[in-house]
Amino acid sequence: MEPQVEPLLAAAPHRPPATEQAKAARNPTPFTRVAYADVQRALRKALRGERLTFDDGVNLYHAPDLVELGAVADEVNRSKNGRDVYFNVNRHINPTNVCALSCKFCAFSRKPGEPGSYAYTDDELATRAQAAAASGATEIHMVGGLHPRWNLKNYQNIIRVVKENAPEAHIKAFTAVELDWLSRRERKTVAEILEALKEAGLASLPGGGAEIFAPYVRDLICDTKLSAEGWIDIHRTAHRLGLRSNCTMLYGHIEDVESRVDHVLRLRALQDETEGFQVFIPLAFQPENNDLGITKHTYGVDDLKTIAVSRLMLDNFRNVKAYWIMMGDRMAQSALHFGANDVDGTVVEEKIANMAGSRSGMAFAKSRLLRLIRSADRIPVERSTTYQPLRRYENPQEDDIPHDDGKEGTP
Ligand code: V47
Ligand code: SF4
Repeated sequence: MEPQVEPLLAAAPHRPPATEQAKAARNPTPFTRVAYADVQRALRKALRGERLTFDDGVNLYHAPDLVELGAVADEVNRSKNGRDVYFNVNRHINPTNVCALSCKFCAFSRKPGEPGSYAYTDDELATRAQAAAASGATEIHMVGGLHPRWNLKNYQNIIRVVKENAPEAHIKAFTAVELDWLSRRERKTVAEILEALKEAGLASLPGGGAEIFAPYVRDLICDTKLSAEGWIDIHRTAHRLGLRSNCTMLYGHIEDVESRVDHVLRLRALQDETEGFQVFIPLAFQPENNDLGITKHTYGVDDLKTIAVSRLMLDNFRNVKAYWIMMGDRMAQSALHFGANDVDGTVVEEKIANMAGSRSGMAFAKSRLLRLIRSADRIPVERSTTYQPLRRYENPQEDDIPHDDGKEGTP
């Protein structure tokens, strides 16, 4: 396809030279100045479908023209996905917030017996699974803390109870961090653990626990957590066993641009090897109740740059998700013009971001997701967890779902 933004890029060198003041305004600290020619070179490579390097990624994060960066990321996304934007009808269940680790960014976890700690009983799991089934959820997303007393049988039981009460739903559950914990507790390989969970009904893995891979950041934010290599290896094992998985990057805390680029390059390398990742999801840091001293939410420009640069670096990924819970619905919608093609789902009961000060609420009615996508001039497509299109909502007149009242609601 002839890239639509070529004239825009071609015109760029002929701009009137910026005054010193205007240059500074385009490149506020902490962003470093980079040669605009290098940014342009990276953008042109992306439009030609050439693979971008680490330096290209860093330069793109410093691109002085956000709109131009977004236009190229949008072009690349549209060459893969057209105007279709995915959403799904899902429900999150966090079986426990009791956790043996103390990651410094985490507002969700509690120590055993600490006020606010919980571990769902079978009945509590069943009620949530039944509600998910009744709402037409096609996916149940489950992640939780590393409960010091839970073993493989507990995890199998969680899946069994949920499956019994929501037999049609796809179970996407347990991060690489939980799987590593379980394999060490049980003295079994991760492959053995995954086989056992698969037999119980596990169908794919969520992308959590990746955080930032670069050791100089990881050691500061979650030093006792599974290493980058360990995380990658567990996803490699899952892919080998036929399980698809997602991947994430936690940004907007103490990491730098270099560590973000390093992170996506490690994911790109595994994707080259296995093609097992379904989607990349940047997670904007929610800043309440952490031990990092971070108190500020990310700004919109950074959110959009992160989506756009990720889309351009991850040339072997079809899907990039603008997760509305972390980005907020307005930024998630804007991200659909910066390279994202998915907004996640109805969610219903989200604890991880909400305990950390997320301003997005916990649930979105399906009608609201349709409105969000349509008013970005894109076509909503309901998908399964594995990105099979279930229904394309091309014509608003044909919608047969109840309209919400604009507030948070059940799907
Ligand atoms: O690994 C923890 C992140 C992740 C905070 O696979 C935080 O489809 C922001 O991975 N601010 C778990 N993020 C959630 C996750 C996820 C979510 C939605 C969809 C999928 C998917 C995966 O949440 C953790 C960590 O990176 N997290 N604390 C926080 N304060
Ligand atoms: Fe535990 Fe996960 Fe929170 Fe770390 S991020 S403390 S592993 S729940």
